[in-house]
Amino acid sequence: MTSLHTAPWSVKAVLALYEQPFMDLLWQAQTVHREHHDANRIQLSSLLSIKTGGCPEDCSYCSQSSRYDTGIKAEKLLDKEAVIEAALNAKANGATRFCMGAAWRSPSEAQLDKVIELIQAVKSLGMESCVTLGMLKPGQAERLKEGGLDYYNHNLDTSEDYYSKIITTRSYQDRLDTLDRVHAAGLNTCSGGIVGLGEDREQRAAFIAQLANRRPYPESVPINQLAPIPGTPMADNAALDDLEFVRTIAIARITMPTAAVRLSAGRSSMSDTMQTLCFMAGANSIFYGDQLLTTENPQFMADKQLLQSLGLNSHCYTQPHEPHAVAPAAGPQAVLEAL
Ligand code: SAM
Ligand code: DTB
Ligand code: SF4
Repeated sequence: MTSLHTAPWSVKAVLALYEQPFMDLLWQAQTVHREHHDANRIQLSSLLSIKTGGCPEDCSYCSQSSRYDTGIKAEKLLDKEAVIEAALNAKANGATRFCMGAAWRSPSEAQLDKVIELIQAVKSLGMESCVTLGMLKPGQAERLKEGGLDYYNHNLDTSEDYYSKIITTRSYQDRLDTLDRVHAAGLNTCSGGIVGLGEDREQRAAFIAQLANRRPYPESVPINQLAPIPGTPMADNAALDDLEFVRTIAIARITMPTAAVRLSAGRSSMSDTMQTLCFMAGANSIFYGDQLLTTENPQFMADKQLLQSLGLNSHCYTQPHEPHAVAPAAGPQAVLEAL
C-alpha cells in the first residue's frame, strides 16, 4: 500500500493512489475518514437554482449555457418568498445547508444586493448558506461575507491542461483568482469539479492535486459525475466506469482529509450500492432534494430510506417520514415579516 503523505501532492503521487488495488485504496480512505469525521454522519445540503438559464458562458456540459439548445429557458431571479419556501421545505426534511445557484458569468453589484437579501433570509432559518454565482470581482467576496454567507462554491471543474477543451469563455486562472478572493474574504471555499468529461486518469489526478495543493485546501469538495445534457457537446460522452468514480472520491478524501467530500451530480443514475461505496470511500455530504439545479436528484424519501438502511444520521431521526408537500408551520410569509 502507498504510504500516506501530505501536500504538496504531485500528479505522480495522486496517480499512484489511483493505481493501488481497490481494496487497499478504500481501506486507506476509510482510515483517513474515521480519523477526521463521524463515519455514520452525512451532511445534507439542499440546492436551488435562483436564476436559471441564459448564461453567456460556454461550459460544454451545462444545460444553462445560452450557446446550446437544451430546452432550458432564461428566467428571472427568484423572489424572496419562493426562496424561503424552498429553504423551509429543505429544513423540514432535514437539510442543514441551503445552496443557491445562479447562471451568471459574474454577478453585478445590483444582483449581489439581491442575493445578499436571500442569504439573510436563509440564515434567519438557522441554516448554513452557500451560493454559486460565477466569478467574483474584487470586493464582492467581502460583501458576501458581511452579508452573512458561510460558503462560496466555485469549481475548478477539471485539470488545467484539459480545461480549454471544456470552457473557452473564462480561464483556469480566472477561477483560481475567484477562489483566492473567496478565501481572502474569510469565506469557506466549496470547490471541486466534474468527472466523466472525457478526461483521462492522469487529468483526474492533476485536477485532485490542484485542489489538494491549495493553501488551505477547500473546506468542501463537490465531486460531480457528468449528467449528460442533450444539446450540449457532452451529450453523448461515454459514462465513466463506476469504480473509477469511487476511486476519485477515495482520493479526494485521502488528499483533503478534513474537507466535506460532497457526492454531487449523478446520484439519480447511481444504484444504492454504488452510493454506499462512495460513502465508504469517504463521501460525507450529498445534495438532498428532488432537483439539483436543472436536473433530477433522488427524491427526499428515497434518500431517507437509503440513509436509514445504512444507519447514517441515525442521531437525527429514527423513522423516514413523508416529505412535506408544502412548507411547514411558520410559512414564508411569517419568515418574511420577521426579517
Ligand atoms: N454559473 C456558476 C458557475 O459556473 O460558477 C454557478 C453554477 S454551475 C451550474 C456550478 C457547477 O455545477 C459547475 O461548475 C459544474 O461543476 C456543475 N455542473 C453543471 N452542469 C453539470 C452537469 N451537467 N453535470 C455535472 N455537473 C454539472
Ligand atoms: C456543484 O459542484 N454541483 C452542484 C452545485 N455545485 C451548485 C450543481 C450540479 C448541477 C448539475 C446539473 C444541473 O442540475 O443543471
Ligand atoms: Fe453558466 Fe455556470 Fe453553466 Fe458555465 S456552469 S454555463 S457559468 S451556469
